[in-house]
Order: sequence, then structure tokens, then C-alpha cells
Amino acid sequence: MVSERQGGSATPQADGGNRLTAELARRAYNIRRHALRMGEVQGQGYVAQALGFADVLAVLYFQALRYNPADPHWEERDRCLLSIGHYAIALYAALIEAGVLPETEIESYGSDDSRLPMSGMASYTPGMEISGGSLGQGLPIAVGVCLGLKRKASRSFVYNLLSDGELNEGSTWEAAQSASHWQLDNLIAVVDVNNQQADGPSSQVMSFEPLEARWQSFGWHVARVDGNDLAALSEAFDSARNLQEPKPRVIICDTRMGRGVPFLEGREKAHFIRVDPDEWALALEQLRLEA
Ligand SMILES: Cc1ncc(C[n+]2csc(CCOP(=O)(O)OP(=O)(O)O)c2C)c(N)n1
Ligand SMILES: [Mg+2]
Repeated sequence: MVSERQGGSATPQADGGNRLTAELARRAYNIRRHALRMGEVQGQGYVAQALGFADVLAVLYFQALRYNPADPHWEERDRCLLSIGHYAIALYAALIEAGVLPETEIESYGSDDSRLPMSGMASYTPGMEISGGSLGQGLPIAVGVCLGLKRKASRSFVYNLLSDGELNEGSTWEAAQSASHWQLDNLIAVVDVNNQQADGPSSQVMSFEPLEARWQSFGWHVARVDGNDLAALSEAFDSARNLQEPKPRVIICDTRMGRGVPFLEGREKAHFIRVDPDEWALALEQLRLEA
């Protein structure tokens, strides 16, 4: 029987931090590996985001979240709401690493009868809480889930994973405003800021800085970290959970697309990438175990 994972439990020993970071680095490496293997199945996809976001997902699934891999509907779980449906490949990779999905399903990625469609569908995939895709829906849903959990006196947290492109949506800010009005201290938003989106660099499509000040002005507790620095992420997730203030929390994560694979890092127009068939093997070979 698989035991439940308890979230928010960084190891207290003197060298515990180093051991925790080494374990998280191994998990992030495996998440990148799973994502690359799914990319290889289709020959294309939203792979660069998955590589950039893998460190955040490692901390989320192997430090912060409370869940039961054998029972994705366990009532006391923390909820992880992916509103960025095109990041599904990244979430599948994390769910595979977490033991919620079997690794053998990688081969079915994106095919018609697969539980792993290219854009996330909650009814298809164990561990996927909402169907994303139409950007700007995740935070409003998260606010509703938080209110519902509070009514049930639940101690579960709700994490909403957003992107910088999703900050262009007015509904995101409407939800941000209502979250502080309702004092949703069970809500943790995680924003992947890779400064890219479908139409080019996010800062050129619609400037979004100063990001910390914007969220603060909406009444949120804000942390901003290097989203490819596991130690910094680990601390930020612990602080967000342990904060004793009646406020929603946001962790802004600055990440680098393609992280871990040198020839994909810094690739231009990386929103949706096609990689030559022989280059997937090269990508897997080049993948580095580091954060
Ligand atoms: C409401 C809505 N508008 C437009 C789109 C089309 N769309 C899909 S992904 C995307 C870019 C979103 O930005 P981001 O997630 O930051 O892109 P990435 O970092 O993955 O390149 C857009 C505009 C959508 N899915 N939903
Ligand atoms: Mg982006």
C-alpha cells in the first residue's frame, strides 16, 4: 500500500537541507526525462516549458503537496489546479514521477485513446483536478474551491499553477481581488514567469512588471524566487504554507525555458517546439542532473 505524502515538511537536521535538495534535484531530473520522452512520442510539443518548470514541480510534489498516489480523490489532499492546459505534459511528468500515473503510459502520450492528451482534461487523467486550456479560468476556480474547503473546515491547501501569459487575462485579477477579500489563506498561486508566450516575449506582448508590487496591491503575500533554484523554491513553499496571516499567497517563479538541455535552453520561439527525430536522443543524453 502506498502511504500518503505529507506536505510542508522540510527536514530539520543540520545537513537536511542539502539532502532534501539532492533528492529534489533527482526528482526534477526524472520529471524532465519523462517530459522529453513524451515529446519524443509526438515529435513536438510544449516541452520547453516542462523543462523550465520541472524544479517547481519537484518541490511541489516532493515537498509541499499532501496527496495519496493510490487515491487521487483522497478528501484530505491538497488540490493542485493547473490552469495552463498546455503545460499538461509537465504535470503528467510530475504525476508519473509521483507514482500517480504509470511510466508505461508515456508511450500513449497524445494518441486518441490516451489518458494523457496534449491539453489537460480532468476527466481523462488521475491527479488532474481541472481542465485547463482556456487561460484565466484557474484562479477563479481555485477561489471557489478554497471557499468550499473552508466551509468544510478542511485544512487542505489549494495550489493554482499559472503562467506569465495568463496574467494578461482580466479574470485572473478579478479572482486575485476576491481571494484577498475572502482572506483565503488556504490559497497558494504559483506563477511561472519564463517571459515567453505564444506571440513572443510576454513583456513585449503586454508588460507585467512590477509583478511583486501588483500582487501586493491586491492584498497578497508575495515571494519571488529563481524558479530553477531548488533551495530557494523549497524555502518559498515552506514559508507560503507556514505564514500566519489571513492572506492568499503567491510564489512568482522566474524560470528558463528548456532548462537542463543545453541546445534547447535559450532557443527562440520556444512556446511550441519541434525537434528533429534524432535530436530527442541527444536531448536525453545532454540532460543534466542539476538545479
Ligand atoms: C483565453 C485564451 N486565450 C488565448 C489562448 C491561446 N493560448 C494558448 S497558450 C498561450 C500563451 C500563454 O502564455 P504562456 O502560458 O506564458 O506561454 P508559454 O510560457 O507556455 O510560452 C495562448 C495565448 C488560450 N488558450 N486561452
Ligand atoms: Mg510564459
